[in-house]
Amino acid sequence: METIFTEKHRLRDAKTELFGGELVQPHERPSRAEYVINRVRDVALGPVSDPQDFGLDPILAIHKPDFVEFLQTAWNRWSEAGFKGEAMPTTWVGRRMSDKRPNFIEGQIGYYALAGETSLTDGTWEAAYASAQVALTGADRINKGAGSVFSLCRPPGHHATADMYGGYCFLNNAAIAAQYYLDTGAKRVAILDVDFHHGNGTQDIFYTRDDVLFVSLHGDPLETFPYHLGHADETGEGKGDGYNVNYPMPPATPFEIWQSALSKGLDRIADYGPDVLIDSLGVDTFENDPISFFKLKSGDFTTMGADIARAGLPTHFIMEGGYDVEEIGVNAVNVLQGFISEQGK
Ligand code: OKP
Ligand code: ZN
Repeated sequence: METIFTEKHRLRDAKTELFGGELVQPHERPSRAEYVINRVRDVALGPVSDPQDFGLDPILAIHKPDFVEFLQTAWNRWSEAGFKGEAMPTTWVGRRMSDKRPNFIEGQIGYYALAGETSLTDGTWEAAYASAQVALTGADRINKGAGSVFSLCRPPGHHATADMYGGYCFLNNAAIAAQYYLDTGAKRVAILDVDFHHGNGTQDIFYTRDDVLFVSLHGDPLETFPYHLGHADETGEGKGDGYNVNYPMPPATPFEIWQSALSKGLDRIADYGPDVLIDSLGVDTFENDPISFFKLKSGDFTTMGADIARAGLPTHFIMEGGYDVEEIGVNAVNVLQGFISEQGK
């Protein structure tokens, strides 16, 4: 399996994450991608290639222009305003408040943020742009006939909506890839999100549409981030009714339970009959993940990959979360190796 990767991810190197009332070293840090690419090379998973540049158009097919311009300019505007630290929101559009966009950067950050842990920094836009290109290049490989590909995206994307960032995400790489498939001839795309956290951004982007099926397995949002979306009764709206499927699961969920939800999700995907399957691949379901509460073991990720392979679809793996940094390479690549060995059967 080919991996798409760029060192430009390093441009996203925030010093702060607001966590438990302290500013800590971000969980989403450059070494994550280094552990994954090193493991890809150690096991000789396949070739590693740089992304091509597909420009802004496929990003603007998902994200609103004013939001993209905000991401491009936020850091300079924040530092020019004289603020000393990394850029983070202190206000939000609370219930019954106005949705008018403020002019001053401090208010605009609150307008575009869906969560407060994710500091904006110099280089964040460049890294997020490169991450989206990594996803798009993977899509191009599938379009050219590859049976599978791994887009080693960093920063991740699945929490980002059309016009909001947060949860370590700025541009929704999986959504951008899904739209690119549709714009280059696909009729139906399925997104299977196995990250521990609900992919609220991906769900929101496609919620009223039937050309993208979104299936997500995640920690119950009553108990964990992103808290305000991801419930089982969110099944889509209008034309999208029936095309959003959530499997929230409680603290300490072991692989056996998780796997039975995966099996149901894969049945739904098979019924849908997509042209391509995107897997939002987070490995923060791992038992030792520092911010998550499922109990998957390293070997379970191999089984997961094999289960996904049995769907028999062209499959585009897009990296999302995973914060037990020293194990992220083994766990992510286990999924890919499990996929490959099942495919070879
Ligand atoms: C991004 B992805 C922990 C708070 C963490 C942000 C989590 C973002 C996860 N108590 N909040 O889905 O892996
Ligand atoms: Zn996650």
